[in-house]
Amino acid sequence: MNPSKVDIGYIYSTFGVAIPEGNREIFSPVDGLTIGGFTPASADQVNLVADRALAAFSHWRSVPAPRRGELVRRFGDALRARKTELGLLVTLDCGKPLSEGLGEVQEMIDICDFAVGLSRQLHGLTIASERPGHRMSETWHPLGPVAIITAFNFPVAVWAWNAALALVCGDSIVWKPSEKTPLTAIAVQALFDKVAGEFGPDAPEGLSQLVLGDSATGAALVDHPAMALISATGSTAMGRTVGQAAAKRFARSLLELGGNNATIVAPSADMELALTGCAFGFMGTTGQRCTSLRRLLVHRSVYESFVPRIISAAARLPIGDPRDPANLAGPLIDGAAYAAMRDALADARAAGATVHGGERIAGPGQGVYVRPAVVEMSAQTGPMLRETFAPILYCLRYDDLDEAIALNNAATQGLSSSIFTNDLREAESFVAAAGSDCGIANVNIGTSGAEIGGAFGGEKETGGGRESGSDSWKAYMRRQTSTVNYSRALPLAQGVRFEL
Ligand code: UN1
Repeated sequence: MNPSKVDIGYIYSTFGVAIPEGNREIFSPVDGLTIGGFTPASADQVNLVADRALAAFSHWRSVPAPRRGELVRRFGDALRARKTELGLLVTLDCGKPLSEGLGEVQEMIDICDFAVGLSRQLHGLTIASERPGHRMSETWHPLGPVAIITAFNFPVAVWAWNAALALVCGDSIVWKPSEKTPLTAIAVQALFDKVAGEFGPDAPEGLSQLVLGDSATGAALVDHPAMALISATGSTAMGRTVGQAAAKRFARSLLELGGNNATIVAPSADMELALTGCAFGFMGTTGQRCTSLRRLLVHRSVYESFVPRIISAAARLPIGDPRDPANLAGPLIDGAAYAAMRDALADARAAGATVHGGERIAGPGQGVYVRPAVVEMSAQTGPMLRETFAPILYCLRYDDLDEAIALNNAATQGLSSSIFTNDLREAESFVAAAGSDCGIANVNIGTSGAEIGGAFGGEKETGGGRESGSDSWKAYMRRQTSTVNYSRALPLAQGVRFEL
């Protein structure tokens, strides 16, 4: 048996679950070896799950919100207690370095804390009525069962953003993790079941369910009439299919799709900050975050001093087994990801670009380890306007800020962006209405690694959804406007007369 499977088997036993078996193999990207299997849920099984979710919702929606928050508080405590094991599972599941695996579990804990506070702040409004003796108000009510479809690169944190909010908002949840990374999801679901089981009758059976499957399973879930909201994270292609299917039956969708994120390095930038921010942005998580830095726009006056430093940082990056804390990057998720990387680099070369790095390097077993690639472009063409989920950084010179902002905004997606500058006018212009068109626009910070407190998501082909902090919770509730007449007359709005 391979060593990763032994580690997972041991951790699983502490969660009271067994490694699943089935006709679809699960591989650990760490060494490319099989660590289990699963059989995708059939349409009938999805129907059963959806019915259970609907029954759970009809109970949970009437449990007071602060009490719902109490369940999430206990779940957050359970995550705290099991952070080490879950962090290691994330690493074995998707190949990110252990510090990032632990960071992902921390992100789950943080959103639980946020949701607990929120459970006492699902505020509505009182609105001034134009009619005497009338009161108008707006109330937020639970929405219904929420389907949460997550991607391989954040196998548990993005679920937690959705789950913690949906639960305090009074919704039941059904989770379909990526077929590439179902392992941590199984442990997290077991942890949730334990906490919910100890919570008593307020937490109904089926409040949170896990469905393992492929795109057909996802499609059955998206099409099911019980699912009131489909929250999906993944590629733009996946989001286009899911968004259209949900729209067909007027279900809500919350889409968090790809990004082709850029950073601008201005002449006044603190170059040390810019170097670290850009290096983590494009090489961290092996370039497999939706917020990963993919395009670097450097002012002509500093290009020659800055870009060689990025090239050398990429050449020196310690890459290897993500369990070894000496390594700052682990493997790509699979061979298909490397094929996409090679294709993008071939297209770049064909477009006349100079490519530094990008080759496959040795790592444990059959894991797909690569040297990050820095690609010097002379124009924003070819693969530079395409999102490739791999550590590739396209570099381009610019002459003035307006040009750099236009280059930033030329991508079809609009997730994350950033500028390194010490010039106040440039910083403010970048985050102003005519500046970056992305959902996230940072100053003197890279594009990736957002905190949970802000609304997370982006515009254009990123899908427009907002998850996590701020008022993203409103997506998980329905808004009701109530006008109450406490007078003895029935005046009509807008002065309309109707006297019988
Ligand atoms: C994703 O890649 O889908 O801002 C989410 C970040 C993380 C979340 C990324 N907090 O990079």
